[in-house]
Amino acid sequence: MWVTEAMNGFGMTVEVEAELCRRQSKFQKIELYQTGKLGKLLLLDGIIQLTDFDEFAYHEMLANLPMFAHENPRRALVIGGGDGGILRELGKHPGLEVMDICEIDEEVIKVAREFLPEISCGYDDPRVKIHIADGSEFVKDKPGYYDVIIVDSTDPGGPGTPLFGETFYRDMKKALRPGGVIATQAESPYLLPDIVARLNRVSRSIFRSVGYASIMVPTYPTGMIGACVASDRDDVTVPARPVPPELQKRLRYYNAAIHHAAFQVPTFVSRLFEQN
Ligand code: AAT
Repeated sequence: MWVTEAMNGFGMTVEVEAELCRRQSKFQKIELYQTGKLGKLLLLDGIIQLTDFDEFAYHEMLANLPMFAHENPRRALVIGGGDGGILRELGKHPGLEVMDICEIDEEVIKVAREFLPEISCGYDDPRVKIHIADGSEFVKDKPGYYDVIIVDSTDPGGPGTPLFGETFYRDMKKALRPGGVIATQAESPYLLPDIVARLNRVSRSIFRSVGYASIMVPTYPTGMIGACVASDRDDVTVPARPVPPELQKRLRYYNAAIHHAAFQVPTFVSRLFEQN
């Protein structure tokens, strides 16, 4: 049996061996499969969220790009990310005191805890506090609080829609402490060029330094996804501090060189940003 994510004229197809779980939550259809080659595969409303095979690439980059763009992050917020993968990566940072997560769909957390222990182990960290709410509402109540905000969101169309709006970006900026950094799931320029262009335009109108980083994730359609990293600091594309060797040993994708390299974009992408 093969499962396909069909998105904007593209298809990403994975061979699966068995269905492990299928639930309709208040917000979305949750499906989990066992595959032969890629471990487990999680879909929400038919869109691939992760596989065991390549989730490390996305989670390490979306967590560590903002964490290392900041020289001393103490309070972090994850919006979305119910599987726990971003929390797992944040948990590798001993300097963090606060690790809040605001996920809209409790069922995603339950499914991850039951079926995806290598990812949902992120919740085992005692610093984690879970908030079940819409992230676009949650950020409004936290002025000047977080050093890092990470938006690990589904694509626009479903419950993630408000997380792609200008108001949300302005509210995130207000929720940051001075020098704070945001990193958001910012789609693929091959697949959703208009959204990539808009997120960059919105971010540039709000923050001093903005970068679009490419992450290679073979099971996302087009094989890659972007992260929009933004802050009022000097330059988010350069790590603000060295990567501790004890942490580097536990990472498979992120390193100081790729922090810089990931922000170098092809010409068609920089033209996309100039258009707006
Ligand atoms: N960690 C990789 C998987 C994700 S999951 C995205 C999560 O965002 C889902 O659990 C979803 O329930 C949650 N979410 C959606 N909208 C909101 C919202 N408004 N507030 C809080 N949480 C929300 C990302 C996959 C990216 C796929 C790219 N094609």
